[in-house]
Amino acid sequence: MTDTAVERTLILVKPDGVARNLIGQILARVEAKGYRIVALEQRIADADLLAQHYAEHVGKPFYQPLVDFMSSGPVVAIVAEGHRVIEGFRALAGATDPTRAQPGTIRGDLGRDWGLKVQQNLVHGSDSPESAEREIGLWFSGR
Ligand code: RTP
Ligand code: MG
Repeated sequence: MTDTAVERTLILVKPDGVARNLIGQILARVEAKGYRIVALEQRIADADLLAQHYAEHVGKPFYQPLVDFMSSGPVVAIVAEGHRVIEGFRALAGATDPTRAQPGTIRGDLGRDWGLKVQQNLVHGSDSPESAEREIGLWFSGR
């Protein structure tokens, strides 16, 4: 039988998405799919939060540019809920590199050709139930 468990995922509209006034377009795609927005907050992430959020990438060559970019302006943190939303939002987001993301995806349709700046890819989405639980706790702890 198909597993239709309701999940929650953490979505971030990254600083490029906020700066380019794309919050509404991105949320519209999430809502059009039928996912429910259960929490939403705009904030500027500090280095400590980002170090925890991107713990798997600490030490990689792209880590510092990624953290610098992610703290360069406000981000919108969103908890979305729905059947298979973790996998589903990553499908909506498209490939990590906007120059490779398929048309029809957020990164494919709205992402720009920024050369080497692959971190400017508009959105983040949790990649597993474990990541989602951890990331929702980080961004929405005590709320
Ligand atoms: P995300 O975590 O943001 O949803 O993206 P993702 O799973 O598709 O990509 P991931 O491998 O987790 O990488 C996290 C973010 O780091 C930046 N990145 N830069 N080679 C590079 O310069 C590079 N690789 C990854 C991207 O912003 C990516 O979204
Ligand atoms: Mg990731």
